[in-house]
Amino acid sequence: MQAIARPLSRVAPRQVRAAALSTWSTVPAGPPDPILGVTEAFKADKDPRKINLGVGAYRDGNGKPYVLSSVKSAEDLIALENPDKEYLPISGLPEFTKAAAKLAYGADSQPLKQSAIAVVQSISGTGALRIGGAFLQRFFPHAKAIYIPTPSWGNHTSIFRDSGLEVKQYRYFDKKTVGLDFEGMKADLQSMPPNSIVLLHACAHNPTGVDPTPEQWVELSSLIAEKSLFPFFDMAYQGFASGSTTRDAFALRHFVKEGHQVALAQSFAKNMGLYGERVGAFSLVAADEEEKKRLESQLKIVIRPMYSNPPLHGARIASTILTNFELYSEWEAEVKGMAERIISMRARLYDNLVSLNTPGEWSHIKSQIGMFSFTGLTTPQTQTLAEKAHIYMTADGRISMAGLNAHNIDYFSESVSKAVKSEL
Ligand code: KET
Repeated sequence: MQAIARPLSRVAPRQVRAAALSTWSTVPAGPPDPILGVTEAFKADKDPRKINLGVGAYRDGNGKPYVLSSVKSAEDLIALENPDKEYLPISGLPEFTKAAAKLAYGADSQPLKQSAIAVVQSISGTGALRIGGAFLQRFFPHAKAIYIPTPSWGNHTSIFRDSGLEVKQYRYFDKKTVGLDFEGMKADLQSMPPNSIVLLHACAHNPTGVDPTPEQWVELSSLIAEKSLFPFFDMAYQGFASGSTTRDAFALRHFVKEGHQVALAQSFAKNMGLYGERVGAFSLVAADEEEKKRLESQLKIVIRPMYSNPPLHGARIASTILTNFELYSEWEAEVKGMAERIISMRARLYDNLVSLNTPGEWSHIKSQIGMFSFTGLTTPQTQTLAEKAHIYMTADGRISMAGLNAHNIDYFSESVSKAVKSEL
């Protein structure tokens, strides 16, 4: 009581001043990340039925994170060698970057054979895009505008904007057909100023799951050449689209064969399940070996002040798998297995929704490619599903198919069906 009765003048000034003068008092709270924020909400939910279909991270048939057996074997092999923990070079583990480029471009790629691919290790796919953004901002000799598809992975805009590029959009997804707006996309490419940068999802487009066909890629390659546009491929899902790393590299390899000097961001998060190890690569097709060396020297100058040099362990795992014949075959089979489990979940979800007489057309669930399905659920429906059924997905109605399994798919289908019928 006595403390409260104390005259304000004796205690207050110090406290008031401290509160008012905090250096950070004007920093507003930011919104949660549209994708990773979903995981936070999921973790806070205590209901045993809860399902997280937010982030694109593979789960096994029991809903558990999946460590590939090829990865475990690679780690065993690495442990046997008892390697040191020294710094990597700025551009990363040489065996890894070499093997990563071979996986993406193909062993018989001309620029690869001519030592004309500049490649550096990156902090997974995000880091590769960020290095690419920073490099283009510094050295792309034209207006620094990058066009991304509508819609695209949410982080693309932030990555390229923070790299100092101007971010614009091109038409990609047709809500009416729930497919590719190929005519709209071509018209937008036609009207871009020459020497604009075009971001292309190499396969398994995120979030729509809609990819151009090989024939459409061929047409896009010609159009992009004709209009002197610069293609920047984001390949975060090689192997996840079709189950074959070769088939999923079709677009990239075709563009390179046609003479495009592409930029490429690669991630091993999904196809090797190395999410938290942060393994990726950024590469540029150069005219020849001398140019490649110049590009690599500048990429190192971009990287050194950002994070000095990349992490070691994941790159060792990936390079061990990519350069060991047996592990490579085992890994290829595992990638195929992951893709097939996702495809089987698509079929089951479609059948369930149809047999529950869910209003609407659901065939896109089966035709979409890769890790995600762009369900068409509205933002209010996604909110209802989170609040009433403990099912979490991004607000645009994207679901990570890998979060579904034999144990939760019926509950999920029933909940979606009810949400669409406004019965939840
Ligand atoms: N590109 C695309 C298209 C992409 O979907 C992701 C990740 C990345 C790059 C980068 O992944 P990294 O882990 O940095 O190699 N997408 C999933 C995870 C995330 O948002 O961070 C997702 O969309 O859920």
